Amino acid sequence: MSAPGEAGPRHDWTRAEVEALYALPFNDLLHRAHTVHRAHHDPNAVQVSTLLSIKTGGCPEDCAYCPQSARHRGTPVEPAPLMEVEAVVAAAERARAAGATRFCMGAAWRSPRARDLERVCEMVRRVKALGLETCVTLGMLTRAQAERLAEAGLDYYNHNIDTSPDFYPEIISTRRFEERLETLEHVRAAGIRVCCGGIIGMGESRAQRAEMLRVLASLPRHPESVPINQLVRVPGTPLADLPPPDPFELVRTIAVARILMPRSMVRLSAGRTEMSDELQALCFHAGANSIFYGERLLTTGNPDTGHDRALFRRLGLRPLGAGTHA
Ligand code: SAM
Ligand code: DTB
Ligand code: SF4
Repeated sequence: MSAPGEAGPRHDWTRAEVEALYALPFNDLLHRAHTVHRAHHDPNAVQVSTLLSIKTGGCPEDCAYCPQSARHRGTPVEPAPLMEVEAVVAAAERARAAGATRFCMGAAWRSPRARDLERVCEMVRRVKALGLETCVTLGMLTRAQAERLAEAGLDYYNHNIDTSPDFYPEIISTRRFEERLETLEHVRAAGIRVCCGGIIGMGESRAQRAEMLRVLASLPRHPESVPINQLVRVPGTPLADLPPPDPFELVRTIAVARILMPRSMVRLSAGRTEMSDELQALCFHAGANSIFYGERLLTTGNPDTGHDRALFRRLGLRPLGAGTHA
């Protein structure tokens, strides 16, 4: 919320304005984004979250990027049912010991069933009791399901819009873009903080990347956390053979996200194993201030923790609120 007299962040960016930001000379865009970043955040602090896949594969949805869809045969994913609570708590304890401050639990569901949701609520209570922030991503929720998670003390719900509304049907046919927005409304109404972003490198145009960010910045409240994923090209998925995006386009996307959503945490999410240290450093300069930490994302790899700790040391970065682990 804004202090009295202080203007809050804008929610009315136009397409033309966002596209004009993207089109700025690289140095001008970076300067502007970094200036916004410094005005709202400690530029040397990076929030670290650790992911765990609590239910893996066999998903009925057809998201073209996702190795967990049951529609894509031959992805290297071994399906696994919903984990037991104790095993999740043990993984969260390890993540805390390694320096994570938030533990994010992901399930390959279209939406959770009642009995499964109760087990996830128990996971949330137990992980929170360890002193970690909690986040879950379970697919579409009703208002009542969001309320159950809020009662369990859930801090964040991750639900990505993934891409622009006009490109969405080319990537996912089993649900509508509007359904994503409805779940986000239910999460907000239940008082849970929102983690919502998208993916670049799926064959979308720059205008479509700009539109994805404009939609995020037009939500009634900006998501507290905005994950920017670079597509992980997993064999067996329909997008496996796409070329990687231009690295500078990733930096521009981070920078534009930072300018549009000045107070949000912008997470440099999936795809870091394919990024050089120098590219990641540029992303931190452009306004990224959160990462996934730990050697797995959900089903694919992430940089090893020793490498990330060394990168933080070399760049003089500190994990936010996590003491002196890096
Ligand atoms: N099933 C739930 C849903 O779709 O909302 C939650 C889990 S789903 C795996 C969470 C997010 O992971 C997706 O929205 C997408 O943004 C991201 N994701 C999945 N596969 C990816 C990939 N290959 N590369 C980059 N991001 C990916
Ligand atoms: C998000 O935006 N990215 C994370 C998390 N939210 C759930 C997931 C990335 C998944 C990458 C592919 C995989 O590991 O399966
Ligand atoms: Fe299922 Fe989520 Fe993967 Fe889509 S992104 S196939 S909904 S796990």
